[in-house]
Amino acid sequence: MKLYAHPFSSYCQKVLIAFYENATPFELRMLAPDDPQAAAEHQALWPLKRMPVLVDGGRTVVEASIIVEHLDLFHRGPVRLIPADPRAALEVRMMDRFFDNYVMTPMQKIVGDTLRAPENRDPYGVAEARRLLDTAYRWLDGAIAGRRWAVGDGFSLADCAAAPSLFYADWSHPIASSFANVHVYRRRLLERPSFARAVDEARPYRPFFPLGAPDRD
Ligand SMILES: N[C@@H](CCC(=O)N[C@@H](CS)C(=O)NCC(=O)O)C(=O)O
Repeated sequence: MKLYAHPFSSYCQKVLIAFYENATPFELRMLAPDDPQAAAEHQALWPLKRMPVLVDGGRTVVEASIIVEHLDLFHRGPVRLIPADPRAALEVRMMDRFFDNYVMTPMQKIVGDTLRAPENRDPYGVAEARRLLDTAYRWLDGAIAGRRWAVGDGFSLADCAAAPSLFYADWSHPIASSFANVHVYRRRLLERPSFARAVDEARPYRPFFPLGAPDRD
């Protein structure tokens, strides 16, 4: 399998965690400014030019959640990222949607806005994103009370989504200290070897974080 990705990208980390959880072999096609060939291949595969993109044999798979589902279906390992029980799987998919839509998306809005020219910035949209994150943090703090992972005791797709979204969201719009469950969960995710590896591989790129990466994590 070939994965078009960059180690510093949050959605790429989401699928890298899944690969590392089960030690699934793949070739990284790194999407970097100094490799126009990889960029051309990526654009030909997925004109929307979002990463990650997976190529498995003749099949092109896009969208991080679907790539994780693909791995669970066709390259299953000992760690089941989608639970076998369909009811538990539904819970996992629901939490996966929560992290993508209500943590990752507003975090990307805040980060993306700083990359715009000052005259193209969107202060109203950024304020809205910050409010959404505050509400998401509050809801999550209650939802995960007493849980080890996003959906109970098993590490899943939902945790693959949670790890990079909470990692970068806290850098972009700090999680209030009163949300202790979210802080404990974020720390637990950072200690998970699959995510710790993804974070370490992305360390060299921290100077490129547009808001300035904090000196922690
Ligand atoms: N819905 C997509 C989102 C992917 C996405 O936003 N990827 C970002 C990197 S984290 C990207 O490709 N950004 C490049 C761009 O916006 O041009 C998924 O789940 O894979």
